[in-house]
Amino acid sequence: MASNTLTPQDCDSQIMNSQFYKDVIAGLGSTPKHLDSKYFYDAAGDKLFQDLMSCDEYYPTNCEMEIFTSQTAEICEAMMGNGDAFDLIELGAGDATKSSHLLRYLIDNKADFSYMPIDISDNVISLLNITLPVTLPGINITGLNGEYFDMLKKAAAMSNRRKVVMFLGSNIGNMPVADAQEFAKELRRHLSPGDMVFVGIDLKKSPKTVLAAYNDSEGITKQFNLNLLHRINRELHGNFNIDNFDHYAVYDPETGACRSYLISLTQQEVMVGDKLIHFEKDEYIFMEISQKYTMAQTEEMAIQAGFKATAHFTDSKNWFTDAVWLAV
Ligand code: AVJ
Repeated sequence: MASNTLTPQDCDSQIMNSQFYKDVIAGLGSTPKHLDSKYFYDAAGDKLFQDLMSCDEYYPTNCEMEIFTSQTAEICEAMMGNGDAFDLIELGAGDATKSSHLLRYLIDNKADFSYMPIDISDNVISLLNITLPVTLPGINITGLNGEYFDMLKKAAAMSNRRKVVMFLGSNIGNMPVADAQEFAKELRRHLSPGDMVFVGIDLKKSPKTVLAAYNDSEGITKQFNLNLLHRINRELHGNFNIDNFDHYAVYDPETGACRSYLISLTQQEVMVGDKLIHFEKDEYIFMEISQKYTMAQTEEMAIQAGFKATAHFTDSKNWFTDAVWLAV
């Protein structure tokens, strides 16, 4: 056998050494059980999230798009400040559909900037490096593949230009409030006075509207959650029977937390790798939090982290905000 051929045992040890495997085993081994929503986004999950974004009940994407298309100039002027050169860093850029509206305006208006998308997926970064110069001629792009804060350090080492950091789409909502506050503080530590954060935050609204977005009638959100069990089967040699789980979403208007669970419909045993996991009937796996804020709470978070909230852009329904936080 050639020395570079992997035996089945090597494959298993590669799986069992992966962070994904470790996190899944730790999460399903805890009481209560939980999985990390950052693992939703494999190729199938990306596709389901795309479907979700074009579903009427899932409003956040439409709201943020409305903000970017109806207030492009105002947003870009805020980013450009007095016209000095800057690095426009995007955390979790994805396919950059949303930010491309802003990028086009900045290019058309001769802004002196370099676009630096950061993503954990090296696929995403290599794709952006190839596609953006075609769709946005004249763009100066440096994609960074890695963890947000590691890559922010790298960006700071690459240039001493002013930084504008975009964190869009209410991705900050996937953290509980205390973690989001800590994240904002950590972000501030990587920036200097005069730098700016442009953050998309989903606002509190009618509880029925919020719940419908995470419990859509077509069941896309359900598939999106169940896909993580499929992914565990595919990548970690799991044997989840997907039909034995149902999706359950709740929104608490008091705390603003929208939470998703998968509920075990029967008492059952599931294998993941070499681990046996027991489920009681009706036992839940906590899957995801999508936290909603009041405008006042977002401003308080900015202040606590060492920023001044200098502007906020909202959609016509006041359901979503993109806030400008200046590092002070
Ligand atoms: C991509 C994190 C903003 O929480 O609204 C959509 C993910 N989860 N439907 C969100 C998601 C269920 C989404 N974010």
